Amino acid sequence: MVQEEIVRRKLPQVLPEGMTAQGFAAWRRDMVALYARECFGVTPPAPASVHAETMAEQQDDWAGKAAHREVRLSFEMEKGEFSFPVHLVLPHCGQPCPCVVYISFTPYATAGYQPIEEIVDQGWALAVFNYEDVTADNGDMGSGIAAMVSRKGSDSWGKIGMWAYAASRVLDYLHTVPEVDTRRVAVLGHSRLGKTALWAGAQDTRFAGVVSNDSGCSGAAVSRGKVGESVDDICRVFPYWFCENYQKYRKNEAALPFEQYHLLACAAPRPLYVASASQDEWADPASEFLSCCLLEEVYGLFGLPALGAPNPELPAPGGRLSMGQVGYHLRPGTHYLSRYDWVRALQFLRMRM
Ligand code: GTR
Repeated sequence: MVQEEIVRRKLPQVLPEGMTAQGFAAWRRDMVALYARECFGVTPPAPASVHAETMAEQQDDWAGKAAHREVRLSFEMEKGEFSFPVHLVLPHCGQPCPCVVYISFTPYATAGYQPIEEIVDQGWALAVFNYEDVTADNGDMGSGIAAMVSRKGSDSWGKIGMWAYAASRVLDYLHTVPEVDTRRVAVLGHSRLGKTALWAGAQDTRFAGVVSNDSGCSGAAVSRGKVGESVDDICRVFPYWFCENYQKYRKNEAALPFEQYHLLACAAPRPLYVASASQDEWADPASEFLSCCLLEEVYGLFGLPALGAPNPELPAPGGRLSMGQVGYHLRPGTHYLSRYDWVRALQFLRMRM
């Protein structure tokens, strides 16, 4: 199935000939620079420091299983100081815990997409921020963090880049939290924020694991030959998620200087989990899965299996591939970040991080 798809969709090579594990870090940096220039826009430098002010703290939340701390992070940017709130859930597990940075659609209080008890019960800490506290999900480049950096040209960052930048600032802060095992912090997002999680994980190798849920077009799904949403659709409806250069590829996927498995490859050799939903035709599960299938040679550089299946086929709804360093599942149902997705993704990462 994979070989046929490579031919049918005219897919570019995954890695250049002769790539080695030693050469991979430089390749990854070049790929990140290419994605910055042609897709997400250029990310400003990290601030020298991030200041955290605790706004509220509750020692025994969630049936007494975890502490809940609300902090406000602030840091200097080109045009002044920027700050946003983050909620931390810290299980009482007597030792530093692995943690997931969750880029959320909602403030902490509306917990629809975040089954906190299940997460805590698996021994994970959680750091949540609401993406619109960073910048509004619209074309207003004067909103939030967007106003803190001058826009210089066709590679000026889009909103996905801004949300990803905020995820890295949360990670800066977590490096000062003794309850968190900073070698084991993953980043997770759903849909547009799944694309964001992939971009955050590609740029910031301090993230020890990456989870993309239903990220679809310009996320995990191969663009060439994709069904459902296309580069043209996404650039028409959400041009501000990307830099201006990405518009060049509308109805012109063949000209893209990368494919989405290159974005996923930037996570290697770290564990990567890609989740799809069977009725999420707009995201196109088969194209999300195909990206995962093409990572074998990338993880192979490090002696690791990616999916690790000899002739991978898209699993039936409810099915999962989780033998290697890349995990994939097809949840029955529609576009959503469900408990099913969280529990499986975190189980997968827990054994590898
Ligand atoms: C859709 C968009 C998708 C996906 C989704 C979401 O409207 O076309 O790319 O990101 O939004 O974020 O919920």
